[in-house]
Amino acid sequence: MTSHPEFTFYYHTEACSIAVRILLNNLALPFKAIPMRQSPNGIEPADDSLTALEYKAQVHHMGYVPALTFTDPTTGKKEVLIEMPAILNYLVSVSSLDTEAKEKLTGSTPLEKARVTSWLAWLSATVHAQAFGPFFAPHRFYDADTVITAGGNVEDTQKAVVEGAKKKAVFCYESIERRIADSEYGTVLGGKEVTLVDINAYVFLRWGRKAFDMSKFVKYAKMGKKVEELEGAKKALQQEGLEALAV
Ligand SMILES: N[C@@H](CCC(=O)N[C@@H](CS)C(=O)NCC(=O)O)C(=O)O
Repeated sequence: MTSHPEFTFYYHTEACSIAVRILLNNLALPFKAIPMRQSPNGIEPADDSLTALEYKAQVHHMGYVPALTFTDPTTGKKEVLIEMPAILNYLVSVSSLDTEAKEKLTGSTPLEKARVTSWLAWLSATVHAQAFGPFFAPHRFYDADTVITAGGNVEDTQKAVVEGAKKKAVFCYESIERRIADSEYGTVLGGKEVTLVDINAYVFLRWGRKAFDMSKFVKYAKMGKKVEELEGAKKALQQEGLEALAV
């Protein structure tokens, strides 16, 4: 059993936060999940514990999920943790897994650990921020006043941003498929062991299935199925009322 105090976990159904939920479950860490809802000032906890502005001031400065709040067992201080690579690595560190089991998730050699970090950074900064950021919220990627002053059309600009985002997403999917391990000894993505990278990459596989033709990304789908075999993933899907991926 872990000695870590309970986490408060802020999430949106099927958002990137599901990677955190899968890991929390799989590591048997105690958590209380708080769903978010839309409000005029951004997303806010649906349990009325904080307004959107308080959430930004006290929990996530961008007003996003995932976010964890908890008491640090080593100092007794209240802490907040945001950003996927940091959260995933922290959860493994404080879990009660033995070193070998931890290193299956995070990599064991210095090079493997660096590769895990490299992938998590790319998934966050490129796949999420450059492809799905503009795909889901194109208005954040141009300045409407500047478009109008230049004689442009805001609606057309928005369409162009979405089209650019789709191309970037397809590029990312192709890149993931190409770089997934072939051999059973594999790498940190799609390898023999499920790593933090697989758990994070699973999010984009789910999203892709809603908007893109994912049929050619066979190795990626296989990786997703392997993630879904984790007890923590089965539980996460059940908790968020989601279906497993159809293959
Ligand atoms: N870089 C952040 C990205 C977080 C992020 O973009 N979260 C999305 C959900 S997948 C969000 O909260 N969006 C709320 C909004 O855009 O208002 C991370 O890795 O945690």
